[in-house]
Amino acid sequence: ERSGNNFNYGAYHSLEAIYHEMDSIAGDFPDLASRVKIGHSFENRSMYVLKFGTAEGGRRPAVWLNAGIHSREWISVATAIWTARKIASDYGKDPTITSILEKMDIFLLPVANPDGYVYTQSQNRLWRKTRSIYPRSRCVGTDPNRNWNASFAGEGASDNPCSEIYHGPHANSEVEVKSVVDFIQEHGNFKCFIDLHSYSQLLMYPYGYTVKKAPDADELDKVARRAAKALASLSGTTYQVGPTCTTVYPASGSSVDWAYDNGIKYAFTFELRDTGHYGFLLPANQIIPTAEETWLGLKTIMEHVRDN
Ligand code: ING
Ligand code: ZN
Repeated sequence: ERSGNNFNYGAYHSLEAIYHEMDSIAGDFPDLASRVKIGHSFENRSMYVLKFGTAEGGRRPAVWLNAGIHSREWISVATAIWTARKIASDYGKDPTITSILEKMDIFLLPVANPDGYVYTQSQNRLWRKTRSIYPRSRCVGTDPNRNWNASFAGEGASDNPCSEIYHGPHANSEVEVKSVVDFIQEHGNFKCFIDLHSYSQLLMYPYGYTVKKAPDADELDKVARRAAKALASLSGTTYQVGPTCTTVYPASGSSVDWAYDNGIKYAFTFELRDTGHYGFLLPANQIIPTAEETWLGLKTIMEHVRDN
């Protein structure tokens, strides 16, 4: 049942190629996977998620896997599309992912910021933000990880439209963010939200907007430590674990803080490889090693969600 196409998982790809591969995965595993359009970007590109599920109908508890919210973080996109193929091909073979999918659905959004992604491939490799334009602003783009309705415009976000961490004119101003928020709220049964970024090798949980301890911090810390240990077991890659605010820096309006404050307890951010040698420009020969080790961490988290 392996696909007849030859998408190279060890290379970075155009948006079009990624969207085509999502379609191929759904086509290869029609009983398990489907490609769903959840909205569009500022420049009117489609936003697609892959839904993995084994139930006929109803709203099973669900996991949201998010990637590519910052366009220059290509390894997150490459890891996400590898993960999609892995979920589909291991279902029915690997007892862990099989049992996860007997209880939960997984929604995977590989490119949360499609306009930015295209821009990094054609104009500016290090572009981070969306590509939205507002009438009274001389700069382009909003940081889509400062635009969520969680202590919006608080500490660690900028009101300067030219800043890399500009929070936007109002919460959910970015149609890419709003599309995800609407989908998750409409669905109503998400238990887990994982956002993949790069780089620094960190595994973090809320909060980013305050140094105050999240009510579930002890549990989230334990799960994250187990996940980091599983990740490291493959080839020794070490991750630091902790709450966002004190592990990296204060940041308000993030996806995971929004998820957590909206009842999605298992909210985590991965900062993937490396620790700064290549940084955002991680060579393609590290895609598969990164994706394989990350998968062990993701499975550890999803097993905990399954059992709780
Ligand atoms: N880092 C994240 C950022 O948006 C982060 C760190 C994670 C902030 C979770 C808030 C919540 O700045 C990168 N590399 O983008
Ligand atoms: Zn990022």
